[in-house]
Amino acid sequence: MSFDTIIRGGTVVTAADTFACDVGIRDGKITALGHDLGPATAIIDATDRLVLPGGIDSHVHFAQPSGDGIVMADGFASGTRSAAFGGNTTVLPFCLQEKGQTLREALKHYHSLADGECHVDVAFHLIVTDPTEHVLGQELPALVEDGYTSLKVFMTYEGLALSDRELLETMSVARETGAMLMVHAENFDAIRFLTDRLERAGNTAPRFHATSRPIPVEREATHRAISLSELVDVPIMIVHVSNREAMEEIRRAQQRGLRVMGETCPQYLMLTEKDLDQLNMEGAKYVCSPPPRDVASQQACWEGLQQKVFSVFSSDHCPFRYDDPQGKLAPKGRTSFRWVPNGIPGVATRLPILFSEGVVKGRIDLNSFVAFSATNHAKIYGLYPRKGTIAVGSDADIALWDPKRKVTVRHELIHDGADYTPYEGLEVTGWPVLTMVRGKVVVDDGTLVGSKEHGTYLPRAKPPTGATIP
Ligand code: DUC
Ligand code: ZN
Ligand code: ZN
Repeated sequence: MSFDTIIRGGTVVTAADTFACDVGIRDGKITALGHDLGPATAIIDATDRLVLPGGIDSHVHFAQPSGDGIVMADGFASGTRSAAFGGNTTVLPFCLQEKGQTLREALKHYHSLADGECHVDVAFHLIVTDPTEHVLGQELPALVEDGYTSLKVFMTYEGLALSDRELLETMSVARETGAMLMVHAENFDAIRFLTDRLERAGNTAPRFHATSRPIPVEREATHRAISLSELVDVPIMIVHVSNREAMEEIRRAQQRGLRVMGETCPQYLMLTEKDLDQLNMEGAKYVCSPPPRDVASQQACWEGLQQKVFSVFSSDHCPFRYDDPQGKLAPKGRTSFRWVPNGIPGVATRLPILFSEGVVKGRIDLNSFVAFSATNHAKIYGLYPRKGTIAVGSDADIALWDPKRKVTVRHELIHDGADYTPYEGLEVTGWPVLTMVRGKVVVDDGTLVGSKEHGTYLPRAKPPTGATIP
């Protein structure tokens, strides 16, 4: 057998195994694992490198309508480019239904933004904001069959939040259709109450964003989301968990046998609310929701990973430019933290941060790193085994990793549409040196070599029902 490419001399790592092995690739697929594989058109030398499944980031936001004159810093071209620089080969952004819009209309527009603009492969989650009878009874079931097999619901934000009744109705459809339901768990009324009170007292600086959404706001909503899902008997994923109390709500649910999964993100391991407390408006760079907490919360999120309460580690890349009236420095006259768009960039730094802070510092092992950064995303969101592993028959989606390379994070390494990284100056050990998507090299040692026509849209299977949650 001959190959298009052989990756030779590296150490292959999957969620289950670590072994020295060459990887033979033909027509975009892995077709052989072994030694002395024979001739190939191209040989990639992987000596002293780890050969990892390309990262799958199941929580990113590109080109999402943000209202109030705010524009997201990344569309598909720059967002997927940044993803590729960070060792990712598949990303899952959200197609947001605006109020009054059908899901099909939202999807038609979102596909038009993605077509021909993707450096890596993409699949879409839906965000349901208007769960009408038509949406729940007709559209959603048909769309799940068409491969849009996951949706996100919000418990907060004007125009996005669903009532408990609407959450239950939407959860019922997720149960009937087998779709995976992701929940943003924060208590809307509590945030509105605290925000109004802070503003009345003149407390409007970015740091008060964190004060307006303290841990009980997230803990209560997490508990409520779990309780509602229990009533309906549907699996859920609590996304962007930031602290111990929310993590322990999830753990308790899992111990009771409920199919509740959790996700945490780099900002909850690396940032604290002190980052929001900076001169002038600089703290706005770190405004995201839920907000970063404190060192004890960071430790709790590590525990959540170590004890597998969390199944996935995602970036929640939600980029806004800082020095821009369409970004963090919100339009003139809007001086309160209330107007600062919620979200920070991170699709390119997710894997280096988890590797350096997790694997190199001995908090998690290499196989768990692969599970949290790729395999579990593929399993939970219906892409496995085509994506998320290194096996014969899987797509040749690979991140070649230099485990010893020391890098100081700088925004110029990120290649996104934002104008800053929250991790500027962070020293990491371990860096992706080559990213390959379906057999084609996309980024080679810090240089973009792929085109934005290469990435493809992926319809997905339903997540396996009743299966053990990874
Ligand atoms: N939720 C997200 O998932 N991302 C950014 C902002 C938010 O509230
Ligand atoms: Zn959210
Ligand atoms: Zn998000």
